[in-house]
Order: sequence, then structure tokens, then C-alpha cells
Amino acid sequence: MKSAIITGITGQDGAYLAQLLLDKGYRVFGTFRRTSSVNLWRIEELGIADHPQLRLVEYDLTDLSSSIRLLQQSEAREVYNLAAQSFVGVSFDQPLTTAQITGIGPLNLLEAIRIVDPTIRFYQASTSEMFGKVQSVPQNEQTPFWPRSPYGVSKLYAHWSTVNYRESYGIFGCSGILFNHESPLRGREFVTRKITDTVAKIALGQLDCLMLGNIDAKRDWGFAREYVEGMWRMMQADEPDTYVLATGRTETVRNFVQRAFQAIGRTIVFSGEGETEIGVDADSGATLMRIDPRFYRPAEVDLLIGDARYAREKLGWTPQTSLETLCDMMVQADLRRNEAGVSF
Ligand code: NDP
Ligand code: GDR
Repeated sequence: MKSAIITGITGQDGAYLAQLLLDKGYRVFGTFRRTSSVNLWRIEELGIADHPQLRLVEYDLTDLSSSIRLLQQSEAREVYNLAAQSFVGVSFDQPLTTAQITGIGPLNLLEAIRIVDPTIRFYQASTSEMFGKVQSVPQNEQTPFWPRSPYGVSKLYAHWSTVNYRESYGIFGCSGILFNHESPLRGREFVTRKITDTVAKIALGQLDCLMLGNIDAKRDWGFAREYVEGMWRMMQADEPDTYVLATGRTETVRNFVQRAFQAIGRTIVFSGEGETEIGVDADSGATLMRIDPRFYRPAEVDLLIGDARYAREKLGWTPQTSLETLCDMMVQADLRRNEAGVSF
């Protein structure tokens, strides 16, 4: 039986990847952190929390000995490193913690692989945030990096560590440079889910207004379930490599807001500029969106649009879900949760 470790199974991608691997007949070791209240809601929503082939293991990415034990005890052949301090905004307030978890953490796992068994395959969750400041579009595996946040800088360190262990020790280390991918399981701190959750609450009369930062930012948003399939394909290839996964379409945060309101039958019209911009209900005139500069970042990534041609050619990976379908799916899920008074 194939076996795999997923670090960060309590996160969005960890949950979807666990489901994918279990469906493929893998034995899965999913790691979670010791906290005062462990959050398993995502794997519970997917109905896999009690799966007989799933074992949850307490683990912290910043601890080398814990990484070594994890590999020794599981005897897994594939390691998907999805764990990270993954919120860009927080990385400006907690740069050192972010560097330790998101930057050095993967190095612990690579070292553990080198010590325990260098034939174990390794996937590193790299990110389009490494491209940062726009230098060319669309961005692909050859585009130069210029990260714009402590998160992006940390991920770049982990990316190069993965490439370095591939080149130095022949470790099968893949780096997936994934552009933003969303789903109903997205954390509420990220902008798409913040929008769909708030829009659902507005629809249900639980909130009046959505507060956002920079709505001019442009992102290439795909559906997370499809992106974890790409991770798995990278790990089944003959050679380890670096791949971009993206949809090739970019939209502003403002357009995502518009679409989310459309999903509840409201039309939002924008007026004003910068901090004074507002979004108003075209029928009632009620203000549905305002700008709160507290959500601005010290340095912003203005435009991300990915070119996933290489992944299509080498892995046969193509994204299928449109942004409209994704947004509607997220709004519907948040309507259901908020109606039921469930708060994730
Ligand atoms: P999430 O934030 O949803 O999940 C992150 C996971 O990492 C959580 O399970 C979290 O555990 C865990 N974690 C955090 N710190 C540690 C630690 N010190 N030790 C062990 N586990 C830890 O992220 P996503 O699922 O969205 O993303 C998965 C990975 O892909 C991340 O590395 C992210 O940076 C990267 N990525 C994501 C993209 C996206 O658009 N979603 C795009 C490109 C890259 P806990 O629940 O305890 O907090
Ligand atoms: P990002 O995602 O930084 O791209 O990182 P996020 O959804 O946080 O921000 C996207 C864009 O929206 C702007 N924005 C806001 N963002 C948040 N969170 N909250 C707001 O109120 C708000 N208003 C405007 C942001 O400034 C930004 O431009 C995500 C994470 O999943 C990373 O881990 C991953 O590596 C990248 O995607 C690819």
C-alpha cells in the first residue's frame, strides 16, 4: 500500500489532498499542531476524519527531531509539505516566526529525509508570492523572483532549499509554484473567503457592510481541489522538477466582490477612489463595501497571472473550474453555514 505524509492536514490544501490520496488507496499520515483546540473541521466536512487509512500525528515543522521521528515511524514514501504560516498579512507582523516556520521548517524536513532515507519523495508548497513585484506577465518557471513580504521571502528560501537538495543529494524534491487557489474550505482571513462569508452574512441580515483593503490587487484564482491533484502528479513523475500551477486568468479583488454579490442577487456599484471608494447596492443605495486602510499591506503584490503550460505538457494538468463557478460555490457554502449558525 502506498503511504504519504501530509504536513498541515488541518489546512485547506491538506484536507483536499488527504481526501485525494485516501481515494487513491494511500495510507495517510496527516500532521496537526498541538494547540489548545485542534481544528479538524475541514477533514470533518469532507467526511474523512474517521477514515481507517488516515492517521493524525502531532507534529511541529520547526522541530528537526520531530521531523526525523515522523519519517521513521510512518515509513511513508512521499512527503507533502503543506504546513506553513501561510497568511501574507500576518507575515509583516511576525516576520521571524514566519521565517522559522515557512522558511526553515521545510529545511528540517529535507534534512530529515537526507538522514532517514534519501529516496523519500518530497513536495514543497511554493507560491506565486515569490514572483512578487511584477517583472513580466504571465509568470512561469523562468520568471525571476522578487518577493514582497516576509512570507514570500521565506517561501523563496524553502523553494531554493528544495532545488538545492535535489541538485546536491539527488533527493526527489518537487517545488509546486501554485497561484492562489480557493474553495469553501479556505480560511476566513484570506480575501475570497472573507468576501463570500461576509456577503452570505449580509444576505442573511447578520452584517451590513464588507470592509476590505486594496481591491485593485489582481490575482489568478483557481479551485483548490484541482491544485492538489497537480501536487500528486508532480510526485508521480519520473524526475523531480519545478512547476507552475495557475489558471492563466487574472481578476481584481473588486471584480470578485461584484461576483459574490451577484451570487445573492445584488448588484454592487463602485464609486470614489482609494480609501474613499465605496460599493453601493444599485437598487437600495445601501453601502455594502468600504475600504479600511488597516487591511493595506506595507508592500503589495499588484498583479499575478500564471502560465501553467509546462504542467499541462509534462503532467497533463489543466484547471477546469471557472472563477464564477468557484465564487458561487463558496457563497452557497457560506450561506448554508451561516444559516445553520456554524462558524468556521
Ligand atoms: P492553510 O493556512 O490553510 O494551512 C496551513 C497549515 O499549516 C495548517 O494545517 C497549519 O496548522 C499548518 N501549520 C502552520 N504552522 C505549522 C507548524 N509550525 N508546524 C506544523 N504545521 C503548521 O494553507 P493552505 O492549505 O491554503 O496552503 C497550503 C500550503 O500551500 C501552505 O504552505 C501555503 O503557504 C501554500 N500555498 C497556498 C496557496 C493558496 O492559494 N492556498 C498558494 C500557494 C502556496 P494549524 O491548523 O494548526 O494552523
Ligand atoms: P494572498 O491572499 O496574499 O494572495 O496570499 P489574500 O487572499 O490574503 O490576499 C489577496 C489580495 O487581496 C488583497 N486584499 C485583502 N486581503 C485580505 N486577506 N483581507 C482583506 O481585507 C483584503 N483586502 C484586499 C490583498 O492585499 C492581496 O492583494 C494567498 C495565500 O494563500 C498564500 O499562502 C499563497 O502563497 C498565495 O495566496 C498564493
